[in-house]
Amino acid sequence: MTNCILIGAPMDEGQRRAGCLMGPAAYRVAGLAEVLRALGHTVEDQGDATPAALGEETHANEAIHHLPEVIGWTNALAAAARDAMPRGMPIFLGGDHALALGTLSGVAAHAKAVGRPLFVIWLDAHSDFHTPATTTSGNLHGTPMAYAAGRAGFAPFPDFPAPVPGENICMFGIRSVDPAEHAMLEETEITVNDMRVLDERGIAAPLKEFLDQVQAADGMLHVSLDVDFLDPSIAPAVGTTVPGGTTFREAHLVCEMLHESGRVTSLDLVELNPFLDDRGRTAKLMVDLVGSMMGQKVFDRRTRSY
Ligand code: 6HN
Ligand code: MN
Ligand code: MN
Ligand code: MN
Repeated sequence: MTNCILIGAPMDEGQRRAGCLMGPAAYRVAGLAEVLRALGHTVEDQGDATPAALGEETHANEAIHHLPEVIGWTNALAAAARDAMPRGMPIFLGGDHALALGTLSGVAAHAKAVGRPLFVIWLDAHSDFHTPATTTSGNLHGTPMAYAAGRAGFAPFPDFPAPVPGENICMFGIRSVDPAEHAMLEETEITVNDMRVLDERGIAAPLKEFLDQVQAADGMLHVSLDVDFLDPSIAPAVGTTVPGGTTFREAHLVCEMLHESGRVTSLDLVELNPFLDDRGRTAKLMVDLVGSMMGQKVFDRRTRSY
């Protein structure tokens, strides 16, 4: 049994399409707390976080927008993550993926404080490996994985507290990587399981390899789940759809294997845009995936309808 700490992060300043800030409410309406309690977990819903006071930060890259707002969220969510980690498993309800700049900061600081290695699994169509200097869209939701990996070029963001070694980072579902991200990823030890890998090997074998590595190191595991990891045909409520995503069955399998590993210590649910949803089906699917990650068995899926 796990103490699940729900923390809403209604931010949408990391990208340009309005609506992500309704994500936390949609997860609550879709019954996230109820699903977790039915599995025997305790749930503390902390309500929604609010960003720290706005600064006046600027960046030489003129494409970047909402920089002070995103830095404000980073500081607030880093504090929320650090506060929650000793008490249970924080589940961050996004909000766009820029929220992971903060959640990973707090989780990494906690891991360092307790002397445990931190691993990150990035479930996403995108690698989110830009720095503020390389992004051409100016959307900071495309940067959090590079921040956590300790890439240079993030000033005026605070220095990342304890960079995650590339060997401890594994990406799944990748099918949209910009040239600058590709070049930077090549310099790292990060495992990029793009869709080509999943088509050839299936999803279970590469995931098992990574989870074995986490187990061998007695690691903590942060899961960052972007809605666009899923194929848009089953998860339409996202601003950055990319065709050729993971299927319903692959996604549940990943979550079930994550559960069985017993290693997951924190979770981001990001990029849900309820304004684009089809009668809540994406929100409900995300909640069901969290259910699988927290112990719901395959046959239990029959009890909910889409
Ligand atoms: N996400 N690489 C593109 C950009 O604008 O930098 C897309 C980023 C998508 C961000 O997946 O959270
Ligand atoms: Mn805005
Ligand atoms: Mn993402
Ligand atoms: Mn994405």
